Amino acid sequence: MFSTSRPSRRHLLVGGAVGALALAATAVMPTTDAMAATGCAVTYTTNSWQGGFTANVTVKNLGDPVNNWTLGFSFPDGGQRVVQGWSATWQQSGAAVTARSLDYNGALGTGASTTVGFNGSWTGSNPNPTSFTLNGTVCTGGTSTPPPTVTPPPPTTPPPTTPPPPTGTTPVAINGQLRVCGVNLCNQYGRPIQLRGMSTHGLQWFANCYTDTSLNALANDWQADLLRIAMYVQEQGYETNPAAFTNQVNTLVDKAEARGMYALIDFHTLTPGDPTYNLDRAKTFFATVSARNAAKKNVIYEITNEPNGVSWSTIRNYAEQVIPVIRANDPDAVIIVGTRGWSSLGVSDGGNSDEIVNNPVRAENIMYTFHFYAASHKDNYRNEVQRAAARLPLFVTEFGTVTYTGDGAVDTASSNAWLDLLDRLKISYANWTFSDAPEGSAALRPGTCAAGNFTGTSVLTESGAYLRNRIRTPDNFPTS
Ligand code: IDC
Repeated sequence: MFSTSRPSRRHLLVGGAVGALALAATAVMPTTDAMAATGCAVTYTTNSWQGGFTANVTVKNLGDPVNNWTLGFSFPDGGQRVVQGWSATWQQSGAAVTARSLDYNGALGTGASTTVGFNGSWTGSNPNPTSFTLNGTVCTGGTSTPPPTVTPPPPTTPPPTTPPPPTGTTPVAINGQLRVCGVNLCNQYGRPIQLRGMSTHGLQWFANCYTDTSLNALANDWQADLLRIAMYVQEQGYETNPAAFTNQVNTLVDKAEARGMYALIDFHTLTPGDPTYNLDRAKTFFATVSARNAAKKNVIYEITNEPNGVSWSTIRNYAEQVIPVIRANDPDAVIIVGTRGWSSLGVSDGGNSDEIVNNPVRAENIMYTFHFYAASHKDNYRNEVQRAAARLPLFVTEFGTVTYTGDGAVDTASSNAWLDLLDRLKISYANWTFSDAPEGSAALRPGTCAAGNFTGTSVLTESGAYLRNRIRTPDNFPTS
């Protein structure tokens, strides 16, 4: 067992005379951290806009390995605040900020670095901090080693500083537990990734489309990274039989996991548009699924599909009540929050993403939903997504190649423009729908699910063939 209260391997490198002295003092074990060599270097970079900024802080440990760490710094200007941090527990008191390591990034070997960050707000001027400490040592870029006075115990193996290499080639095996970093979705190596996949249709209508065979086709033939599980709440959905729908969702989470795909649990509210109408149901549902699936790495929670006819502050209030229910069970999962105007970032209601940037949900590790239907939503929506993507973590949990009715012809030009944009911005997406519904948005031809063969192109509609081609290109996920 490695412990910070013991000197580590580096002490064995001291010279003979010191070693002899140390040997003589073996009896006064244990030693303390005061004996450890310390030193650190910090790189602090920011991106700022009027009133807000994103900071990324890379901390390099130049001293002996540590098992956990606290980074400290002060804002030079009184008007700067940490609003939402990631990859650490952030606290601010006056101008002083601390970031404490989390379980997965606490171990930092000699020479190892890790990156943490936050979104902040500012007034006045916005100078960057210039002095940093790591576990109390000022980061000068050098090392200081007090002479050891005791003999170290036999060397222990320092804990790994990065997750173990993936043992498989599926999206979940490579990327592991996801987390939000800055405006991106990042994998277990802290590198931005894009997930590409498909949404189910309503589980109450199309259960026979989500079988072992169909999900094999999605994972292997389509090479999809993601299955969105659209659990309608109304329209003969969850509210009619909570236990059965919860089970159906959990079963699909397991089937996705078995195939190395991420599972997006969609609490598919649509009519009524006010998510508050379903607040109690949401709390019950998410308490159950988050407790059951907490240990899984493949689960992402989407707490409301398409709020409509309500203000952003109503949605935000809903989110701030549902998110803690999930966090109580599953502290590290990514959670996605719907946005105003059918998850259009407010654009379909004449608004824009400023209302979110100015009033973000007070929770960590969250993203915001954007939906589009390519034949209905074009340049003005694309422009807003591009603008918002610099400031908010976005996830396209649903989109169609057709009109917002879910039907009509595929708009290839607009679909290309959209998916090229999402690829460039590394925004993850799920297409509506992997089903054989008799409508243009469905990927499978009518009758496919009952017939039970899902592989290849002969079972696909125009939209399905288009999406399969887009999704099955190599992901090239970063592996370190
Ligand atoms: C549509 C389905 C359609 C169903 C209708 C009502 O395609 O078969 O009859 O819902 O349940 C959304 C919604 C999504 C809609 C889809 C297309 O999230 O539930 O599905 N759409 O209209 N938002 C914009 C479009």
